Amino acid sequence: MLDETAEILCFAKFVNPNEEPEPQALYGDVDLDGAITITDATLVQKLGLGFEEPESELTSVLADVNNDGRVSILDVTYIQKYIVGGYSNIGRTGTAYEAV
Ligand SMILES: [Ca+2]
Ligand SMILES: [Ca+2]
Repeated sequence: MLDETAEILCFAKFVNPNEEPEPQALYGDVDLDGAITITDATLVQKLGLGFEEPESELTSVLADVNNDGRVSILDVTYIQKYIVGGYSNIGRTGTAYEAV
């Protein structure tokens, strides 16, 4: 009887049509490849210096890892330190879809 209930609950979880797919955007992952790498640091640097325009509002949000409202060299530093392991997190963590 207990096993039967568990099976039904499990099944209900998998067929729930209202469940949204998990958002994949990470702060610092401005090229949206799912990982925070030197490519992201370089892109944030270009954005901060105005050499490149953000692809979307999401790009700007993801690039502002220290959450000060602008994309600058500070964000690049956060990303670089994250990559080399000097920081335990990227500044802001988690997904950014709620913010845009
Ligand atoms: Ca990336
Ligand atoms: Ca910033």
